[in-house]
Amino acid sequence: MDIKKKAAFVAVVGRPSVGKSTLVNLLCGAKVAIVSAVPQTTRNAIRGIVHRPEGQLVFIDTPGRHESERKLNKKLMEVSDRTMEDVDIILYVLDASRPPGPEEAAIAARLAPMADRTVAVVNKMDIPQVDYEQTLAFLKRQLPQLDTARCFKVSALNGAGTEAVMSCLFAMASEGSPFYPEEYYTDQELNFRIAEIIREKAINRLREELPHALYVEVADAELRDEGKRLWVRAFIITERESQKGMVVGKGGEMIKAIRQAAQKDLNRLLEWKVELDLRVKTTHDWRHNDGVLRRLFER
Ligand SMILES: Nc1nc2c(ncn2[C@@H]2O[C@H](COP(=O)(O)OP(=O)(O)OP(=O)(O)O)[C@@H](O)[C@H]2O)c(=O)[nH]1
Ligand SMILES: [Mg+2]
Repeated sequence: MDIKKKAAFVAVVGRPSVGKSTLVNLLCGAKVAIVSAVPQTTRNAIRGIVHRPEGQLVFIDTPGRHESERKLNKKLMEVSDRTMEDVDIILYVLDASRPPGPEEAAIAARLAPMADRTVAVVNKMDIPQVDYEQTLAFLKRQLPQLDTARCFKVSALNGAGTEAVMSCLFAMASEGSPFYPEEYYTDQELNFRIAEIIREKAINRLREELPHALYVEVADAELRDEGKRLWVRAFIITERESQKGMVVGKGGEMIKAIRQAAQKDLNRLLEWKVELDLRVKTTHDWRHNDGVLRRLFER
C-alpha cells in the first residue's frame, strides 16, 4: 500500500526564555538556533527541518512574545505574529517553572482563534517540584478551545515527552510533498549563522543590559587554503562607545573568550576550519536606527 507522507510548517511560540530554541534544537537533532538564559535571545524566524519516515516538519523558532512599546521589541512581535499567521500548526511553549501571569494570558488570548491548529507543551519538567497542574489549569481556563489531548509535558533539556509531541504533530499534518531536500536541517545563510553563534557566545558572557545592546555583523568571509579554511571578519556592534570596553574586557580577555568559543562551535557546525577575526565597534543607538533594524529583520 502506498502510504502518503506528511508535510507541515510548525511555528514555535511563547514567552521569552521558555525554551523554544532549546526545543527546536532538540527536535531537529542539530544546533539550529542559539540559546541563552537572557530573555529575547532569538530575534528572527529560524527554520529547523526534521525528516522522518512519516514525512517532513519545518519548525520555525520565533522571538519570545513580550509586551513593550520599544522599537526593537515591536519588530520581534511582528516576526512572531507573521510566523503564526503563515503556518499550519502552532507549537505553544510554556514554562512550568514560572507561574503564568498576564503576559501568558495575553498569548493564550492571541492563540484562541487558532486553537484548532495549536499544540501546547509545558516545558522544563526536569526541574524538581514544578507545577504542571497549575499550568494545565491555566490552559483549560484561558484557552478552553484547546483540546487537552493536545497538551504535553516535556523537557527540552533531556528530551523527555518530546516523542509524543512529534507523533501529535505528524498526526495533525496534512499529506504533502517535502518542502526541503533530505540534506537540509536549516535554511539559514552562512553569514547569518556565523553572526548568531558569535552573538550567543557574547550574550552568555556579558551582563546586564549588554546582551540586548549588541548585534553582530559578518563583514567578510573568504575560503582560503584551497577551500579548507574559512576566514571570517565579524564585528560585535554596541549601541554606545562606553560599552565597547566591556565587550573587549581587561587586556582583551573578553573578546578573546568570545572569539575562541565561537570558533570552536563553528568548527563543529561547519565543514571548514574557521578562523575568526573579531572586532568591536559602535553604531550609536542602533536599536532606534531604522536602517539597522531593516537589515536585521529583512530575512
Ligand atoms: N531546566 C531546563 N531549562 C531549560 C529547558 N529548556 C530551556 N531551558 C533553559 O532556559 C533558558 C532559555 O532557553 P531558550 O531556548 O533560549 O529559550 P527561548 O524560549 O528560545 O528564549 P527567547 O529566544 O529569548 O524567547 C536557557 O538557559 C535554557 O538552557 C528545559 O527543558 N529545562
Ligand atoms: Mg529563542
